[in-house]
Amino acid sequence: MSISAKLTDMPDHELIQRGTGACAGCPSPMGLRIVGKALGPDAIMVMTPSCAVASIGMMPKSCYDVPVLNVCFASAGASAAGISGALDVQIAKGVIAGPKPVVFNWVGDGGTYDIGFQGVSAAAERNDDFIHFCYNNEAYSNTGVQRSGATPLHAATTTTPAGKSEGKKSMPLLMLDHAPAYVATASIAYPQDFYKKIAKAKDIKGFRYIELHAPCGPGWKFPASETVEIGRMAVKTGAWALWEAENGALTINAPTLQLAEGKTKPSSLEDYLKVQGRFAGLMKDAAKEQAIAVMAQGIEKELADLLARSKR
Ligand SMILES: Cc1ncc(C[n+]2csc(CCOP(=O)(O)OP(=O)(O)O)c2C)c(N)n1
Ligand SMILES: [Mg+2]
Repeated sequence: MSISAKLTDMPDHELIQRGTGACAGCPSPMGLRIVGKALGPDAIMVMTPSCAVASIGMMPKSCYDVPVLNVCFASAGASAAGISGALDVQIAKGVIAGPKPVVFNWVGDGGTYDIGFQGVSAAAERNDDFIHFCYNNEAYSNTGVQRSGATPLHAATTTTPAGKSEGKKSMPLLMLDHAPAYVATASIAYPQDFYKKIAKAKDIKGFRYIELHAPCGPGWKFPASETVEIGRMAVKTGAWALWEAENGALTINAPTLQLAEGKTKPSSLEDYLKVQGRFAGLMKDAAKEQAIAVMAQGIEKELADLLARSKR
């Protein structure tokens, strides 16, 4: 499928069946639909505690149409590596026929940035053969929206009711510094770009990391119908950057590239923030203008750093 093709030109295969208990507008099933279309039915999914696990539903009405292992946070990296290694041995011994199913993790930002970080980092360093997807809804949504290492500056969560006083961790760049074969960022608002990146990752051997920006209505406090629009605003303001790196060579993708090169003006950051209730405190703050200016400078610096890295 070419990137310009319509969404309806993607394969019919559905990884998500009827029966998901996800909230209306949840980005996790939206993302998993694209994953299923790009990877096809021959896949094995590993998950950690998250909204994606909580919304599976009860047997025999569970919604995922691939084998699923629900493991504890610390072991996602080791579990996927173990499954992948066992498949290699079984194929080598002729116990099962190839081709090898694609093994992938579908883990939240809490599971990736914080609670499961050491296991994911170790798998990346060993170059274990699986894809780690982080669906980043910028909080521990499933347990009532606590802050994570991915929660942005000034966002209110139940553990940062006055707004987070630290910025977010650069997890995709941290993963890139592990020197795996493939690292990419994606957005729920750019499904063709996400599909293309998964299709590329599928054909690469070794550790692959793809992080999907996944706006969460109940957590960020916006209406369920706006998930995709909020995701698009994040990219158009530069608050979320789209890029990929093959064997360490970083390429910035459209429309982030045009922002980084100064060819298009970023959309209003204030407009992006004010439609999310999690920034309501910031919007009422007397120092709002200054705080937004500092956030905009942070975005500019991140884009400049990415551009410099893409030219290395
Ligand atoms: C070791 C451990 N700590 C905490 C929890 C409680 N817990 C379950 S889901 C969750 C939130 C996970 O956040 P994230 O990975 O971002 O997924 P999301 O809920 O946002 O989908 C937490 C903290 C747990 N199950 N195990
Ligand atoms: Mg989360």
